[in-house]
Amino acid sequence: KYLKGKNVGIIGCPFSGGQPKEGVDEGPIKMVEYGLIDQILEMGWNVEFDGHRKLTDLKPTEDPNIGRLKKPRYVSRVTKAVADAVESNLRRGQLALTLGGDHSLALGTVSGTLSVYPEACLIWIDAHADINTPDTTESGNLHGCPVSFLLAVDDLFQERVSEFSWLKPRLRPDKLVYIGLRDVDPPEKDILKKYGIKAFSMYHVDKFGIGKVVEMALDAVNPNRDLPIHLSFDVDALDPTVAPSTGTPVRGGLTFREGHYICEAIHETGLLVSVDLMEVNPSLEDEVSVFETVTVGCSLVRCCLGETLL
Ligand code: 5AB
Ligand code: MN
Ligand code: MN
Ligand code: MN
Repeated sequence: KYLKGKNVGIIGCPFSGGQPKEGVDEGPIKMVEYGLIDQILEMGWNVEFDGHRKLTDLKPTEDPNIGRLKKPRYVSRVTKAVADAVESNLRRGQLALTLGGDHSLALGTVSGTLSVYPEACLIWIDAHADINTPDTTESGNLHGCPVSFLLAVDDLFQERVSEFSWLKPRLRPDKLVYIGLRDVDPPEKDILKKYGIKAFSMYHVDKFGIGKVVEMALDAVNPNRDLPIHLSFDVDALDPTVAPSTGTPVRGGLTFREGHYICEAIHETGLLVSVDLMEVNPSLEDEVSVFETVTVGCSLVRCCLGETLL
């Protein structure tokens, strides 16, 4: 146990700069409007939340591409601020809960976690591997790249992007595991193979069932169940029938229960110190879809904090 007592610091990150679709910045705002803070208070947690971060203040006047990377300065400044916020929450003994916003924010959240707990493992729940490098990214969108920037390997790209020199790549490949993958770019597959990164795709979820997959994932990165856990949950890991309002939906995803099971099982370890809930975009799809996606985002968070069915 790394955290004493039920204290959570919520970092609301209305940010869309890591990808091109407007509206993902409304994700955290809607989750709070739907009552997430009260729900967490009702579960007996002490909640610190001083409103959403004013991240647009950090937008540079000019931000030309660096190589293929889009909005690198804006993403760097925002994620640096998020890293500091996560670090400060953890140092004060709070669970760090970051509401996104696009998944480039994980550059900050994971950096913050690793600066306090260098031994932490990272469990990444996503349809995508988000491990493109500045050389391999086709889209140039930084929400598809955070994991490569975080990895502590020196031969991954030609040279580190100097704009992100604040970011210390501290994540060892054997401390990273994926669940839910089904849309991985060919160069990303090469990276996963090259560094022997453990990944459970939807094939594995179908083959073994979610219970076994979570157990195998924990065995891979946390064999003695004694290391702190950072959980980064991209809502597009869920099937689009469950979470339709997200920027990059991919068919064949996790069911409602599989998604919640992951959060319940990771909560149960007692090792969870940092959680990201990312990529909810309330401006996409119809009203019912938005309702379903925002409410599923809230209930995933509650499960991470210990909500149970019985
Ligand atoms: B998300 C893609 N691999 O790099 C790329 O939603 C998609 O945070 C990235 O998982 C999806 O643009 C990023 C094609
Ligand atoms: Mn994704
Ligand atoms: Mn993602
Ligand atoms: Mn997405």
